[in-house]
Amino acid sequence: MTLADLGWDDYFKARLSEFNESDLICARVSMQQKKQYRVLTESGEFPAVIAGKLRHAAESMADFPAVGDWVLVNLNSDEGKAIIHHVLPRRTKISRDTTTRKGRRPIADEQVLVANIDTIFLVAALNEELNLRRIERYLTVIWDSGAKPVLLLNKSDLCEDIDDLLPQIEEVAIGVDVHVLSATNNEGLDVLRRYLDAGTTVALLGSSGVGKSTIINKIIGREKFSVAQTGEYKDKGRHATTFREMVVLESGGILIDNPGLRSIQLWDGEEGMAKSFADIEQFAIDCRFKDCRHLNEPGCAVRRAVASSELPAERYESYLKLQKELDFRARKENWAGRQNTKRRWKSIAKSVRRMKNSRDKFQ
Ligand SMILES: Nc1nc2c(ncn2[C@@H]2O[C@H](COP(=O)(O)OP(=O)(O)O)[C@@H](O)[C@H]2O)c(=O)[nH]1
Ligand SMILES: [Mg+2]
Ligand SMILES: [Zn+2]
Repeated sequence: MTLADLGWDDYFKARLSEFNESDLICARVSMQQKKQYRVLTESGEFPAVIAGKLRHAAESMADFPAVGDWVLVNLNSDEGKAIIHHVLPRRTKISRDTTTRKGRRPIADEQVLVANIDTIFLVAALNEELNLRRIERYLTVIWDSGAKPVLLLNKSDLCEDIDDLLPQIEEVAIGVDVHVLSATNNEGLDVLRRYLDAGTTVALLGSSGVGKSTIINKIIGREKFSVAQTGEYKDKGRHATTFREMVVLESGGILIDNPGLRSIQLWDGEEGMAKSFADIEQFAIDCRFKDCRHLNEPGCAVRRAVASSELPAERYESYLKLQKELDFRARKENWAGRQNTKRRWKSIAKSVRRMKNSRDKFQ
């Protein structure tokens, strides 16, 4: 297998010059489960761990390698083990906000789920769990990642009113290719190959139980990934897929399976919002104020469009909700940033005091 088969190209080659590490080799992270990784190299796949230095230098979860990342590793072929020393800058990434609270203090942090993805198959099931608002949220995250979203509507065998549903779904998926399929019945899978050219990376995203692993198994023609038994995936505590993993197709494309995400909080999203709500942006051109937030400003063309039913009210509400989430995140980040700066200064002041004390002692 060549690096090009794994997705390597001039973009990453150019990034390589930032590192002066001639004894390390390029590898791509193919699996991650807690602290255990696997990497693909030109000489095969190896288990990998993170170098202590990389671990200590990490300031955020986002500094750790994610599946899809290009990394520089030290490969011990005798032992069949790799040590990851550096993560190359990412071309695209799917991130989520994992802000935690320690007491009252929010600690903003970003977790990268997958990196360097060209296309994302967002999978939804055509059953009673179909949720347009969730699709909007996912599409916003995907547009923001830099990858191209493709919407796969699976389990068409369970749906009797596709013709009624499809226009509603297409309304929230502006500029997105939409394909209807039934993975278990082998229907509609062939068109997916057009997204899987050699060296192209496709990740599957979507709630648990929609059929992501089944779709991958059908494409590769074997039961590589475990699939939930019928009904099992409805039991919220159980996921058939528990970690991210990459598979390189014989025909050249690269697929990444993901566990289902119960929710995905936006980490960033201004650009993603602009793309996934392109219809609202279009109405907004006619708002009286350039910085109109479409809440209660006079002369708001977006609210006018809602009033005249040109824009569905649910979509407008969904837009406001995601916008509010982004504003809240920005505020939280400012706050956490300020606290971090405060803490840093406190600790600097402390060490200066300590230095002074010890100097006084020695004089
Ligand atoms: N009826 C129907 N069931 C499907 C289809 N695709 C997958 N399933 C079933 O849905 C369940 C969850 O599939 P799985 O691939 O584990 O979903 P994942 O959690 O998204 O990876 C399994 O029982 C599959 O057999 C489909 O096209 N039609
Ligand atoms: Mg799965
Ligand atoms: Zn407005």
